[in-house]
Amino acid sequence: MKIGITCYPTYGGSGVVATELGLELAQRGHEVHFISYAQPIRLMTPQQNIHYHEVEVSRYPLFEYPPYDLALATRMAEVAELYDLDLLHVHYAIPHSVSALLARQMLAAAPRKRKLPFVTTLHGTDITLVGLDRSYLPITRYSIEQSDGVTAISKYLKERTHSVFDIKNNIEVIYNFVNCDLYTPNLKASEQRLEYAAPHEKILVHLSNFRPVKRLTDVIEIFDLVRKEVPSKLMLIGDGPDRSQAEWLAVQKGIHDHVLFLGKQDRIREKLALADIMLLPSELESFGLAALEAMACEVVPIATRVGGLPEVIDHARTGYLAQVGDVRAMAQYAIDLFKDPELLHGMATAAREVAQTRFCSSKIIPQYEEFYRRVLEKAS
Ligand code: GMT
Repeated sequence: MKIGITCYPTYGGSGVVATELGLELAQRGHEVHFISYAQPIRLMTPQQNIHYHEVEVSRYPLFEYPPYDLALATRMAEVAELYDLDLLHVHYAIPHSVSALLARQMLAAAPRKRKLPFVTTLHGTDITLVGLDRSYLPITRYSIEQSDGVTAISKYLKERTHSVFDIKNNIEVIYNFVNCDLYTPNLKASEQRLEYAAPHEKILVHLSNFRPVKRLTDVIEIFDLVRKEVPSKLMLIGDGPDRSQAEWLAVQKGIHDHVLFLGKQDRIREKLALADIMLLPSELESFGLAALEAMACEVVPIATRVGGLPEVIDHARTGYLAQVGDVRAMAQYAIDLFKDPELLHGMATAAREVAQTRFCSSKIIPQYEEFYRRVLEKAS
């Protein structure tokens, strides 16, 4: 198939999922065309079957708000025409599905009357936050309803979309995935670990875009309680608006030297695999891709019982779930694991097994391919 993919290229889990999906599809012989305003971060090296088309947005003094969604729609239609795309797959409804809808209409009205069906994948804040804003809600609902196929990354998000938007479409749940051949526990005992922690120290990790929904200061609070009992280091991967608040809290608590701010990283798997436990105390998480990537590396997730996380983490078997804000409970789970190496090892192994059997890319990518086939059949 020839597939156009649009996503937010530089920020957030939806862009990561879209890019990894494109890479996996390309490896399976499909021709993939990324259409966005910047090259997706995980797409830096040239790959066979992958093409990238930048969307140029003209600046003009009259445009206080340059119309990216229109420029995107135009580029989608152009690329579809030039490269004979079979379908578009947009990640994150706003504004991508509106642009795809326009592109579909433009091509249908053109002399060649070309069909260009599009699939919208809902990721989370496009529904839970942004889509609820009155200024976006009606158009988000409309573009979801007009999509030729809609997928959501968890059952939770599917139900939430139905209840909030009251839409009639069938929404297919296709979970986030991880490539278990790339995300492995192989680096656990490596020399590289010594760059971050002494041999007797444990490593906790947090990975996110440091937005308020991730509750980064809870991560610091939890680590502070853990460190009082167990010699350890905290690796923070990512960057974002809450970073300085977290830095100050670490300074106030006297643990700043033990909190390692690594910034945004390209090869996340190499850092993740060095850790023992991942902390994900989010306010809301429609799936929690970071937890899944950790599990594949045999890193035990301690997270909150919100959104789609209970679909990923089986409490007390492949990780732990606690109430939002309950930093004491989350710290205690980490301490218990560190004080019982057998428990930690057993849970880490079970976590990887679940990542492999339920969420491995080899299981999930065929679900997307099958979904595309159904959409194309319906549209023909
Ligand atoms: O909200 C974010 O953190 C970014 C957002 C996105 O769409 O880029 O992430 C969402 O999508 C990820 C990939 O599908 C999910 O794993 C995250 O759980 C989800 N984030 C939230 O729901 C907060």
